[in-house]
Amino acid sequence: MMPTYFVLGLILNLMIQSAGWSQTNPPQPVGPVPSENQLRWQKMEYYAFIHFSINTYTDMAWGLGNEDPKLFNPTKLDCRQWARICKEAGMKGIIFTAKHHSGFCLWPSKYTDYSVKNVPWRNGKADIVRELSDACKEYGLKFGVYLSPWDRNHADYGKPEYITYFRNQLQELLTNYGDIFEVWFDGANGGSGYYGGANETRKIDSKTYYDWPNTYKLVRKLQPNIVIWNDGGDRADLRWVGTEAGYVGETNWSLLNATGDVPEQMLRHGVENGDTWVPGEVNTSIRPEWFYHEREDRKVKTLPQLMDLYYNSIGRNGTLLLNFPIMPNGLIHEKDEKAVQEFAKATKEAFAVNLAKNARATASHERGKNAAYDARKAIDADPESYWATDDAVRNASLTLRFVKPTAFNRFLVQEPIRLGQRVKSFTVEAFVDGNWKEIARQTTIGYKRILRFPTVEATQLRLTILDTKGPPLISNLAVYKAPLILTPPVVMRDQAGEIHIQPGDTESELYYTLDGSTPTAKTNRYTAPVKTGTGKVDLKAIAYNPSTKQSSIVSEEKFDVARTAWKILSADAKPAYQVLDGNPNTSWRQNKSQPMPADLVIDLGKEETLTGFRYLPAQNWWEESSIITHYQFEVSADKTNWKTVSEGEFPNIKNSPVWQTKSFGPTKARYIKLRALKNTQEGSASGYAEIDIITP
Ligand code: FUL
Repeated sequence: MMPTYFVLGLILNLMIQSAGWSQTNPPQPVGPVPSENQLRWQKMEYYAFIHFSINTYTDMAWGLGNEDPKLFNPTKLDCRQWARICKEAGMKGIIFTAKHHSGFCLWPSKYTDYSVKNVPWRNGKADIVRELSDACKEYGLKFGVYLSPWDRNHADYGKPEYITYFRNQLQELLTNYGDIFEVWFDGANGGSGYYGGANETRKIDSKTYYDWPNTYKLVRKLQPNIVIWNDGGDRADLRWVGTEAGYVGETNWSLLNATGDVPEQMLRHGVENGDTWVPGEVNTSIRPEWFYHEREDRKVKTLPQLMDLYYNSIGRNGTLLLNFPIMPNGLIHEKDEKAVQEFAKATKEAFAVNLAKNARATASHERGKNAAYDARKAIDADPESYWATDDAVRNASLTLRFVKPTAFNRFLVQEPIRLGQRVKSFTVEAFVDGNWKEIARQTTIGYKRILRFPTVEATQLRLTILDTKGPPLISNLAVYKAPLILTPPVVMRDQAGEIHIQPGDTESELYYTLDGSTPTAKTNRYTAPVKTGTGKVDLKAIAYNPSTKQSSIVSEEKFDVARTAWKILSADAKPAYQVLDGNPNTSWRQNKSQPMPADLVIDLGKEETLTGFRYLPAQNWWEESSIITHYQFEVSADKTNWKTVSEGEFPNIKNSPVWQTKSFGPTKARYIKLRALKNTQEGSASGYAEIDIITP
């Protein structure tokens, strides 16, 4: 039975509305709402991650915990350079790896010797957390810390004593360095490590081991304004979006349930009827990996990639946490700086002129016909004011009439999330040549939603809320005409050694060079695959738009010797050759019945001198396979006698399935064997997108 007050309320509402009386009371919250800390954080939108640790000096993605502190030698360390770059890029804060999985501390913690206090550099007197927090203050940036729960150095890791150690370190970081806006507890947990010399594998239950409820209490006591990020244990203030590739789902609810596991796929979307406010933060690196590797100097994200990142994070109700790896000398690489500057310039240009500002706004419904909630509130300059409808409304539209026909290609819309996230689906239409034309049909909005579409010229624009959890509220609506940025082509080399260049759009022409020079509209025009023999190839290519005379940035790839004569010996099926086809999006996986360890054996066709190998895991691996986390790489001259030349882990491959590169001393061999010792999912077969070798 319905409670009486509810029925009475309904009758009253109906009476008010049928009599045309005003509903002037402010709208009430719907569902879970953000805390003040979460709200403040959401408004930051864009901030930096910085990865720097002892493994910067061993070229590894994860330190093992046994690295010699003497290696740590950032001779040109300049935290002010980091802060300046972030500030100039328009970022609002920096989160720093004070301690990554190696356990090495970048501040002189009282509780361990494994830190900057035991390095010869600056006679052990440095405190990088201090230098960076000071630089952040100087540049007006907020400061956050990453303290890895997993510690591959500490002897007590896995035992209850370690929790005391972990909390002591938190106490230091959250007490001695001023305000901390966010703390990051990474989910990588347990596994092999040095552990004070034990050199063993330790397993923990990440749900119970860290006693998160009490750790959170401590954090909030020390830093009442903080937000906690945690993808491993108890529900925190912020959630991982289930990928490190730089996007969150188009449907993105800032909600989860307080308890229960959330499958990674669901992290991308949140839970529509979740009982707790847990918004998504999109974390990704400006290069493929989190730590610096010289080999990635040519892999810095391009402007079009960074723009995608922007629209796929901030434009989808997320925040963007963009990482800079620090070089061994202690600086951010100039290419990363340049990329992020171009990115800042391009976003500024894209959102420079709000074409909705002078439009006339009207709505199908307005709350109690009250000026405080009318359609104009969605386009005024006040971010706190909003257009609202009466409580019973679930379907309403807001129309903008432009002063003159207006061309635009971006649409931005915001809900006042202080009162909950409501909209479930909406359309955007443009009034063109006397007709309404639908230009987008989408689901959630949240704090901010930005849509991209081909330029349309219209006299009116209409936002229609099709479905919502409560009466719709819109605090901001804007349209822009962003300059077009040409997408650089995708370049590949197939097994026959031919290069393929694919455009990102249909209007561009493609040009390339093979001699290291910069391609222009005067160099080779690409029309069909190009034969390049079997040697190494240095390919550079651009997309060029003949009507605007605009060129894309250069795509470049240095291909090693062609894999023309290679034969896969361990599998005779044709699909296995997808690991040699040069296309990162095709993959092959071992037979499911293949027990571990599983081998991929290849005949190179002739003897080669090898200095390393590369493995690109299947990109869609979670759909049907798993990927290798621990491997052995063997070589042979005769297929009978094998020698192991490299062995170890592919750290972080699960969260970030990028090219894995392993180097070793020069070795002559005709046969190679990549042995999968362990993969991401026990009992499942490993998937491979590409295998390649490195020659001198
Ligand atoms: C991951 C870690 O394992 C990576 O090394 C990196 O720190 C990233 C931000 O989170 O899960």
